[in-house]
Amino acid sequence: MNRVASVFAITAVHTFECHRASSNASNGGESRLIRYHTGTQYDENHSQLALRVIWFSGMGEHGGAQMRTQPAEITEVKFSIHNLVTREPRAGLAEDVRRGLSSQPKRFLPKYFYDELGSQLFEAICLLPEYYLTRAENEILTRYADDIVAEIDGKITLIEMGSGSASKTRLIIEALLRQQRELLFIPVDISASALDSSSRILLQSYPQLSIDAYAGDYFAGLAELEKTTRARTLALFLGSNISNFDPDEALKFLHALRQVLHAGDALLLGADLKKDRQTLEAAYNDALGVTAAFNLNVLARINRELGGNFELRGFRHLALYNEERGRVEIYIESIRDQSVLISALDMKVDFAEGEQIHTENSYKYDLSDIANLAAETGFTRGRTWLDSEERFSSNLLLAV
Ligand code: AVI
Repeated sequence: MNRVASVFAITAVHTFECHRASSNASNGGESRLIRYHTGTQYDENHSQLALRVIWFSGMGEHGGAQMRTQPAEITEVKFSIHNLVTREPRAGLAEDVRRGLSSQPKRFLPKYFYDELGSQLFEAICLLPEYYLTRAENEILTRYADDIVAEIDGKITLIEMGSGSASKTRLIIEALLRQQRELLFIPVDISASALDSSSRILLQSYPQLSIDAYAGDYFAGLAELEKTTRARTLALFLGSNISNFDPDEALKFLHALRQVLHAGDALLLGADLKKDRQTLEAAYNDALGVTAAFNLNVLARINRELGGNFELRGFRHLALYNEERGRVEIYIESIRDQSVLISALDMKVDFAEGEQIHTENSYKYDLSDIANLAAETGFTRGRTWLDSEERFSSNLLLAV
């Protein structure tokens, strides 16, 4: 086993233990940092190496947690995760579900799609023939990553908002490592476990990489990043994740991101483009029913986590392009009159036949929308790259 592989074989065990511990413990730790160190004086003794895993505390994805292993010696830090998740995730779900099902029309927040099953379903969506977005962005980054990074001067630090599995990020990382000898990568993602596994895989692939990760929502991550200084920065916001923000949220998000950057830094923004209704509706209503499962999984999640009794076959998935508002609207529709009980909320919810729960919007852009968004948030739109079918755009927004 080579040195890096050995280090991460050990940290994988530790991470698992941390997560198991986190599901039973209560919150209260002051520190929220997981660090993995590689030792300069490395040997193959697992227990010695495990001592170099620093400490973990604060609120994990599954609830509170404290676990500390003090370092035997501090050497080169290759990987840190700052855990910014401060409240018990199930409490947030319960509050938001109560509010959403009490409002008129009923609605859910799209962030609740992404439990473990929902995240896997989203990965499957990205492989669907109808969901062209992922392939189109991959095509652009495969073809133009060198041109993109060449637009920015100096030694670059890479930030990524919502990095997930970081698969497209690899194309940018590789382009940067053709241009500079080492790279600091700062991913921000709500899922500590996704950050942990994707970071370990990246570190195994690229020995020139160091990772300083933030587990938390975008705004918590940006607030932390604002307190730190760094070299010339390229930020990534890929996958058209901007699509799931309403226009005022998109402005707020880009504005917060701009506060973290300095003039001369840049943001690479992936944005899906406006196009014909048929293509858009097919992308969100695939023949295999994966997007339907992704959408209905929110009801299954309420059954699992809040003791609901939604009968999934009593509801159907809908995806409609609202051309006037430039967005695909996703709904769950009740196919009959029915009532649902949610025991953790002590709540009974009535649905009329045809009544809808609005679960997501996916906004589509044209290049002038992107230029306007940039201008309103302290950027200018620099170069834009399109895929060969001109369905998707990668836009370099320059901080001014
Ligand atoms: C994550 N986001 C960019 C996806 C989109 O295309 O709006 C979420 C999605 N919802 C259904 N399919 C994909």
